[in-house]
Amino acid sequence: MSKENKDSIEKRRKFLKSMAAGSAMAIPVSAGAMGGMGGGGFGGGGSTGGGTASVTPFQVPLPIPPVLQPVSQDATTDYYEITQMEADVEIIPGTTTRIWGYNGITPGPTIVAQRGREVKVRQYNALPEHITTHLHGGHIEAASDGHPVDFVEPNNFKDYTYSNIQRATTLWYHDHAEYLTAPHVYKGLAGFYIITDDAEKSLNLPSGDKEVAFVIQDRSFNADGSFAYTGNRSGELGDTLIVNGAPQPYLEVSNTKYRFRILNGSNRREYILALSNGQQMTQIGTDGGLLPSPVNVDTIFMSPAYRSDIIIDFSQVPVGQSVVLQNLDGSGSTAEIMRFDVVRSETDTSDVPAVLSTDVVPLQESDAVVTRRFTFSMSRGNWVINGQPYDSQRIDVNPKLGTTEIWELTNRSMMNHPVHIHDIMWQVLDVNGQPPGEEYMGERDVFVVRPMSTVRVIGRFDDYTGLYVFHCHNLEHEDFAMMANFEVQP
Ligand SMILES: [Cu+2]
Repeated sequence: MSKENKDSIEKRRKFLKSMAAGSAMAIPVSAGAMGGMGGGGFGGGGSTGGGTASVTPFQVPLPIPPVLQPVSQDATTDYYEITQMEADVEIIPGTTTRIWGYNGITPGPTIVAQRGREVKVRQYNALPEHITTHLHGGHIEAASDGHPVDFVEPNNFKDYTYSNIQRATTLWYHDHAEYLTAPHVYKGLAGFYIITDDAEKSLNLPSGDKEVAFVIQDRSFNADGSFAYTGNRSGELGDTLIVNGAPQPYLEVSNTKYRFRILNGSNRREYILALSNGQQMTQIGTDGGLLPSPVNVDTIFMSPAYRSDIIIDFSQVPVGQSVVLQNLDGSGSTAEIMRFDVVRSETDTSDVPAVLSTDVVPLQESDAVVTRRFTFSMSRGNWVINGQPYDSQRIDVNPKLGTTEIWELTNRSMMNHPVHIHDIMWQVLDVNGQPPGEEYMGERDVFVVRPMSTVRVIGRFDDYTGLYVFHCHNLEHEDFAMMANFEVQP
């Protein structure tokens, strides 16, 4: 990376240290402001974000990222290689956007892993800044977790090892570089990583071309097509919704059931998914894998980094008609995400069985050896956990391998914080003392904590010792220091 960037990171590191030490400098922050100008300063689109390119909805087909092929295989392991690089792509029709992409595309290529079979990914950095790659939701060795300061410098590479010993589910890989995660992900560094297994395959859920993964993101564009990233410390909000990198696309479907693995890959924006014809969706999975049984829902709330595995049955839609996937949390250009066009009639041979999975045992409060309390708030212009901004050299929590813990997450600010904990999956015990609603069901690695609320989660630290992080997944909150280290002790 350039000396300038290095200096600016070093400056920021020192600044955060001084904040932690209690020096009394304040930075103005427009908490709660909608898409206002923030204290950018690094990695931005280099513009004021004033001029916007406009999008006519449903003009481009939904792109499907290619499934990455291994460069080699042996008895235990599939080996992959990815080069992180800049590329010029067409997102807004007729314009060009400079992105940062895994193999030069965004979203990056999809890695499909088999449960119990190891994957090694060699990540080359052909970008102008240092990077680190995190497998979000992955239960993996600490050395491959993509710790925020485990940098891969430009023109270097790192080999990441993923054991895939967890349940079948939808994960994603994305950049996690300290102070730079938000602009790096905004520029395009995100891709799907899907773990499958025989149990899931035996269910006869919709598959093949009827199983589609898509990531919803919001971006703002300058008139020339370049990203208009401001670095807003409250979290970046874009005025254009993109799905798998295309603005408000359409997908042609048959009048059958489809399985959609949906990821909210936005920096800050939340979505409330609903179908324009009022029909229900069937949720079959969350961050950690399949639910015990399918759940019919009218709407699905998705915080940044949430995954929702759903079935939509298009047999209720006459051929020739369309259904819009709406965002009830949006308005104007952010109210419609994409459109499903039912274009053909087909016999549906798939099932959605009443029992999806029996391998999750609810953890009991009495199993927990400790309850840890964390508050999420703003202090002296930084987003902080228990009053402290992130310090990569400070170990904040030391759970013991093989033990169960309850973490009590309290939000003492006026913005939502989608709290993400690396390494293991968690179950939500309660929200403000009440049973958690549908939005918290299943095994999760992200849980939204609303203002002045407390979410209690329970999890077991199995298999791996070492250093991991937990943080807010509003990516600008993360970069502005709402993050902490935990080290699992042997
Ligand atoms: Cu936050």
